[in-house]
Amino acid sequence: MIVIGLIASAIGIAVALSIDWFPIAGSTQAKKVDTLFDVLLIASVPIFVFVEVVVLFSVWKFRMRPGDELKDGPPIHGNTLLEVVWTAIPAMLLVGLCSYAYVTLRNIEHKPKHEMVVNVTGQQFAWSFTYPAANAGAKPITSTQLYLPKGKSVKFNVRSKDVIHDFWVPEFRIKIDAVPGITTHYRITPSRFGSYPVVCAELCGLGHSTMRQTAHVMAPADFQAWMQRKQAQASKAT
Ligand SMILES: [Cu+2]
Repeated sequence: MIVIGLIASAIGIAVALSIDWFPIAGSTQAKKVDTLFDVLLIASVPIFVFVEVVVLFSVWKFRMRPGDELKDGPPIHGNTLLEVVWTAIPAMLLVGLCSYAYVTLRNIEHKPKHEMVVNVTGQQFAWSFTYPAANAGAKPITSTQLYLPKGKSVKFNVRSKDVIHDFWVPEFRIKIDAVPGITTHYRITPSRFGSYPVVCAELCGLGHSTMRQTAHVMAPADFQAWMQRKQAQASKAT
């Protein structure tokens, strides 16, 4: 049974790790989240497989046979050693995994020395992105699409004008609710050029599914050029 359990566990891990669970990793945080997920798979799949193998084996081996209907099983009393073992091993596993998850969380929430800020506002049924003025004379820039420079840490301040939304770019992995009346936030560092969907991950009304925009991760120089272009447009408008 142990041999079958070990073989089934190895197959289970191989299958679990071969599945593409997430979209492309588009931020430095995404890589850490994906590694955490892989470790959780490696820790939990063998236990699931082992328990299922023992259950199926027992159902087959100790099934009731004709003539057994009125028989009772053997009288079994507690087994202290067994109970200590099956309490201690899961406890150690859980403490270990929780510690690792906590360290990962601290890591991805770490406030860097330099970061840019983007204010994200959700409303039925669109996001808008405001970049605070870089210097005293400049005006804040507002955009319907999200533009970000690659390799620069960005802090999103997330707000809502009406109901609860949830700001999510799956490629960045992290998401957070936009709650009326409060400001929530998270940080990511884009690590890959490309255009990724910005979606709302909280059912917010009839148009919820259309609440999709795009995040563009570009070279820092291109981002600066875009900012200057928007700045020029904003000052022309006034
Ligand atoms: Cu929404």
